[in-house]
Amino acid sequence: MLNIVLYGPPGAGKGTQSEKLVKAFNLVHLSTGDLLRDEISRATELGLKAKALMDNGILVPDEVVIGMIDNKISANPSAGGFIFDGFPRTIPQAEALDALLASRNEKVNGMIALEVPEQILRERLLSRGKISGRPDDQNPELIQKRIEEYQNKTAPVAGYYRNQGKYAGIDGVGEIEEIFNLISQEINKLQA
Ligand code: B4P
Repeated sequence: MLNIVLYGPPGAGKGTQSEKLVKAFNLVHLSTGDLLRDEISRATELGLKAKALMDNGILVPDEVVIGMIDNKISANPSAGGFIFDGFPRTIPQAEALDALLASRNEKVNGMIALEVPEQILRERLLSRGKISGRPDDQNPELIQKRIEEYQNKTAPVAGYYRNQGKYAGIDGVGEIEEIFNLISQEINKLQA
């Protein structure tokens, strides 16, 4: 089994690259952002609570996203592996993912981090907001809040995997195809 954490700040290209990677490597895509937006669109109790936080650029509580990931891993018993997109976003989430995989005799093989300067993140998110209608992509102050949440709570997750020798940084600025090729090379190394 091949388990990859695709990591980066909001707008780094995680969702964009995940779509291509799942096809190329036959992996199951688990995006906590997509799972939360699905709950919101179905107006579930969880979705209503998550919406209030996401619309303010704040991370959803760890236990909520950990429970969602646990359910999705269990729902895919024959998966050849997973791409975790936007998860883990905090150290407790990273520890919980290790425990969830260990209980199935599996592990995270590697973290691939998309490195993108803040100004480019802001431009990408605002331009997606014009097309997607996502409320969290339309307001510069909200985008700034998401970047701050990333710096305060998510940036330490890189150190967690670096300490385990599992971190690979990729330049996330450039053509989508070029970046895909760089990520694919890293995944091929993990499979070798
Ligand atoms: P996510 O859905 O994970 O959203 P994201 O970080 O904004 O997007 P992503 O990084 O996938 O977007 P992409 O770059 O592909 O999270 C949304 C919210 O959900 C969070 O703020 C939080 O509240 C909550 N949440 C999610 N997971 C959570 C967790 N684990 N714990 C707690 N809360 C959680 O795309 C961005 C744009 O850039 C697109 O328009 C794309 O076309 C463009 N783009 C991508 N690559 C490009 C390139 N190379 N060149 C030019 N443009 C590019």
